[in-house]
Amino acid sequence: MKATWDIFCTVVDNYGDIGVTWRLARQLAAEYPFSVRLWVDDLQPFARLCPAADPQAEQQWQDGVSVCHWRKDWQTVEPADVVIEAFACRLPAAYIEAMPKRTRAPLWLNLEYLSAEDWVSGCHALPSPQPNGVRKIFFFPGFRPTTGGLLREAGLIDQRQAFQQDIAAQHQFLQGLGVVAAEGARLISLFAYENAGLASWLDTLAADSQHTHLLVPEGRILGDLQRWLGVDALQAGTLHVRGALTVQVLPFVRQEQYDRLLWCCDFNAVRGEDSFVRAQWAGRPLLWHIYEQDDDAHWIKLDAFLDLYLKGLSPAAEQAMRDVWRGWNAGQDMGQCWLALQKQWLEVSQHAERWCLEQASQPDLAAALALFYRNWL
Ligand code: TRH
Repeated sequence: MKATWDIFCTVVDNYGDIGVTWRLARQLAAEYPFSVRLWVDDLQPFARLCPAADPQAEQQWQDGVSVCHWRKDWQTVEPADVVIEAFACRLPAAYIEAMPKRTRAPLWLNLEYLSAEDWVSGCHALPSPQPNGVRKIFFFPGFRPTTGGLLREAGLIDQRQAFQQDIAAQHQFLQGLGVVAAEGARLISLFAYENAGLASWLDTLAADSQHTHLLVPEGRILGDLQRWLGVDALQAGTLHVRGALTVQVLPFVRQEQYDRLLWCCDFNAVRGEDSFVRAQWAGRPLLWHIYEQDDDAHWIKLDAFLDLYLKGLSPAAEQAMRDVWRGWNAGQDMGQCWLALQKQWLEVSQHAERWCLEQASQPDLAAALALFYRNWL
């Protein structure tokens, strides 16, 4: 009899909550002897990540996962052996009440947002007794061995390295998206929130001696791009040339295809949590637009990651990366700091692969969860 896992996800906004939980659910179902149910309150964003999904279905099987619509009028079900409450989404009251009535109360895990801050290690895997008498364990993903690790499915890095060695496969993939880059053009992907710094960055790319082909999946940055281009509409397939810069809007594609887009590019601007991690697995230099939080708490998270990520770089390369990341997250002028980073390109490119392999040498998040469950039994 397979162990049963229930993963609960509330779509706050954007795609990250469902992006992370969908990826986790698929990996647990594919790599472990678990029967996985993913409860999602809003199936529309899920259908964008998983085009095969039916956003109206109360229940459907996708990639070996039973995806269930988490309705406001919750219909009682038997709680699973393991319950993952993603990002403190607050489980249905009836489900919480039903937990202690099982022969053995479930292993109840709260999967936290990703952070590189030092305190995470001290809080990882701590139990917290709950009113229903069941302990809730706080499970933190992270970059250190003292945390739960990062989502990384089996064979991912080998697959990515093989793809990056295979020029024909990359051309074929890009052609499938309607992308034909000029010979020798630098490929950059751009997935970000609204950003006032975009115009200065694009001005610098357009004036550069090297040609850049900027690939922009449909998303929240399109408004700033539209204003810079001076056009009144942008949709997937649109292509504009300004000096040395070609800008091409792409459709929002499945997660596996988005990975390959990241793998094709020389530089990836990403955001939130899941694309941020996927860009690290691409082994290429990246720029993270962090999800803004009240009271500027996101700056602490940004600096905590930079302190960890930039270790081992020369002072000039470290400063150049820090200036670009802080400038981008502050919506400031990107001209000078982008040009300064170009001088460190070889070093930051080699560093990105080194960081990826170092992170990939640690147990992945699904493995840590499965091990935690086995030890709990
Ligand atoms: O969409 P996001 O901004 O989500 C955010 C973050 O998760 C943040 O931590 C959270 O607090 C907030 O939501 C509520 O960024 P993120 O995390 O990168 O999620 C985007 C998902 O979309 C990710 O799984 C990658 C996927 N994606 C595709 O599948 N296809 C695409 O074409 C693109 C551009 C992204």
